[in-house]
Amino acid sequence: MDGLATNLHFHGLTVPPLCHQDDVLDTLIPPGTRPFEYRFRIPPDEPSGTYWYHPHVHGFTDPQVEGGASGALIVEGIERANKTLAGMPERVFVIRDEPLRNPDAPPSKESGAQPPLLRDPEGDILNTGTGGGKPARDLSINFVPVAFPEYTPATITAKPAEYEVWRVLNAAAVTYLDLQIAQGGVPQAMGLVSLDGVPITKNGAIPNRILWQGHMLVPPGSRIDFVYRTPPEGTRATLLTAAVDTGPAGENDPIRPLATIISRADAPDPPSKLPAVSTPLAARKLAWLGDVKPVRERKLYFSEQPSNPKDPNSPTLFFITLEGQQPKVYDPHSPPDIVVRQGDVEDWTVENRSHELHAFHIHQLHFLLAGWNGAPVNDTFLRDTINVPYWDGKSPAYPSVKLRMDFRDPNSVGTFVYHCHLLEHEDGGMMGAIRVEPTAVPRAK
Ligand SMILES: [Cu+2]
Repeated sequence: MDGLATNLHFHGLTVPPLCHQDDVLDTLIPPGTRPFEYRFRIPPDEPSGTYWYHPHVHGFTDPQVEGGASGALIVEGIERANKTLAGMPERVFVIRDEPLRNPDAPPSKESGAQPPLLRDPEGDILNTGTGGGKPARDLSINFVPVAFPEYTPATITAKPAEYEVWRVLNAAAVTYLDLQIAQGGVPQAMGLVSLDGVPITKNGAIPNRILWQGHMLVPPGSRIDFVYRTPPEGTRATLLTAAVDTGPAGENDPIRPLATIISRADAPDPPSKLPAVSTPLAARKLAWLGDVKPVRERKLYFSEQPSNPKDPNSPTLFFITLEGQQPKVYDPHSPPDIVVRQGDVEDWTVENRSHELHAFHIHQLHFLLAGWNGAPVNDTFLRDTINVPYWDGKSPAYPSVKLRMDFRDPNSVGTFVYHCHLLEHEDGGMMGAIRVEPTAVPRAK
């Protein structure tokens, strides 16, 4: 592996894990070589929403993505899943993180007393637990930096009191977002219509559904498409991220603004508008994932360990382990950790045995949250990335999510990866490989 070589992963798309399509295991494009062509078909039934692409070279994903190598990919048709959106203007926001531009700057005067600044073995600023303090990374929104310590926000000008569809991608390498739009200190309603690229309509069974929220946690890698009504004429609002408690070993993600929303009657129209006519989508052929009985259960867990057991400050080893196997950092030369069969649905419980948040992501497919800390959940939407809460070091049970994993789509046949989407953790070994066997191959005993 070489930090100058690169490749692309198309996050969320149900595209085969094959070279020139969505393969990150064998595809490596060295610098100075001829252009490499990706050519694949977006499946006709790919749900409409926000997807994205970014490099995925093991060991170098974090620096490449923090360097800005990411982009949003919109699968059109959200107004067909929700007819109330027809004709609305739409905006796309890509939020990235990067090393601090002013790492030695003192905090701004308004921010008050500062908590002590501690660092983890990787040199990142640790969660202060106060919601304030110096962030571990700066953020940018559509490449406009909103840098510590002044956090000068970007500007969005909008026509007053208009419903718009906002699509936000958290392309940050390690930074969690808890997005909120505040006006005069009051959180404004954000109407979720699509999560991780999939409309929240339960395959069309609950059409035109909008889930109104006051804020939304968006882990690294995740996307939200939501309806928002712009402020009345002459007023303004702030798109911000609230602080996220990433755990005692997590990075510091303090509260900070991202953009000021200014309402003006003469504001230019956003460059894109959803079609004014909505023709309803055909229902998907596959049964709703929540109604399918899983054929197998597995347990996986996130854990961490100092590379030198005698030195807690030595670099951290990051693991995601199938219970029963030995924790190890990801090795591209090892056989797949998990083998499943196309057509199957499995339930995976993913535990967090570490003292910081992790975001579970798997390529090629979406899953359903079926349980949270042991309690059943009846979610009506799918995801491809999910936050797993940190362990406090005391509770008898580790925090966990139970995920219904969908291997029914023939496009998922092949070998691909699952990992933590905090890219520093992924590069540090928190990744495993899975092979989906074609249905023709007899089921493993
Ligand atoms: Cu992680």
